[in-house]
Amino acid sequence: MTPSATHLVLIPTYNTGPRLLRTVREALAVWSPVWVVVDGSTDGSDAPLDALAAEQGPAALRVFRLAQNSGKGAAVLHGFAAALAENFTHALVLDADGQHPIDHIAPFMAASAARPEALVLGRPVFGPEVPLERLYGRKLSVGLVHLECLGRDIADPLFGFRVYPIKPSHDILAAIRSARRYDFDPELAVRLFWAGVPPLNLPAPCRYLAKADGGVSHFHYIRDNVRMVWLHARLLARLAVTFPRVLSARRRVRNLSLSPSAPALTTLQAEKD
Ligand SMILES: Nc1nc2c(ncn2[C@@H]2O[C@H](COP(=O)(O)OP(=O)(O)O)[C@@H](O)[C@H]2O)c(=O)[nH]1
Ligand SMILES: [Mg+2]
Repeated sequence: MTPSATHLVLIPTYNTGPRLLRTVREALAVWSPVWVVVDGSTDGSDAPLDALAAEQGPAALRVFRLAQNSGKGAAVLHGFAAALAENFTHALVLDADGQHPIDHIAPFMAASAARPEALVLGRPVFGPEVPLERLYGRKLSVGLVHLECLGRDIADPLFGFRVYPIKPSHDILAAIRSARRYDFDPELAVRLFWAGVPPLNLPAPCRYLAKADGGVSHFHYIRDNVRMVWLHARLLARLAVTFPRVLSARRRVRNLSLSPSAPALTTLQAEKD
């Protein structure tokens, strides 16, 4: 496969277990290049990636390692900075743990190529195995983000399967100290919207894997929900002082009217209906 010079797949990982190698292999089968940021993992899950990287070559697979666990947002920022230095323009961030749909990578990349100004956002389509507390918990986040963006433009602020325009995403993340852990996905989506980057919401299945199938989550209910409460308190406070700017960003975003028109998008829409 000829590696893309503009769009890469970026996989942040922390102690993902055997699922990591499988996810990287599956991603490589449909896209090149794939970059992995190993974020202070201590479970040895990244060790087999070195042999795979040697076999694939640096144009297809690159592995970055951070000495200490710093969080998904910090790992993605590291990847964004490295990607900018090599003139990549867009990165599809993919969970390492097998929850995201590999077969949607190519159509999401096509959607991003057709609308390079957009943040292409996965709108999760859950299977029957989704834990109910996750399903109801996210409704509150969705409602708060709709308030923060003065509308329903962002369909789901928590699902991490997205194609980011790298430059604005990097600059926003580099300028703040938050959005480093599970606050990363909602905070960056909202701040990109506030910066006038239009969201393009496309359906994508999200799986919940059983532990026996290698499913792993580091989400801690109390610690990470407290982080979310703090995130929304900060965003709402900021909205209060930047209200006119958010209103004008919303106007700009809506004027760009991102109706799905590219062929790849039509396919995805059809899937939903
Ligand atoms: N680099 C890095 N990535 C992380 C970290 N925590 C989570 N991730 C990434 O974020 C994805 C989602 O996290 P996960 O723990 O599965 O959360 P859940 O899917 O909401 O239960 C993982 O698959 C990793 O790709 C972290 O501390 N560092
Ligand atoms: Mg997960």
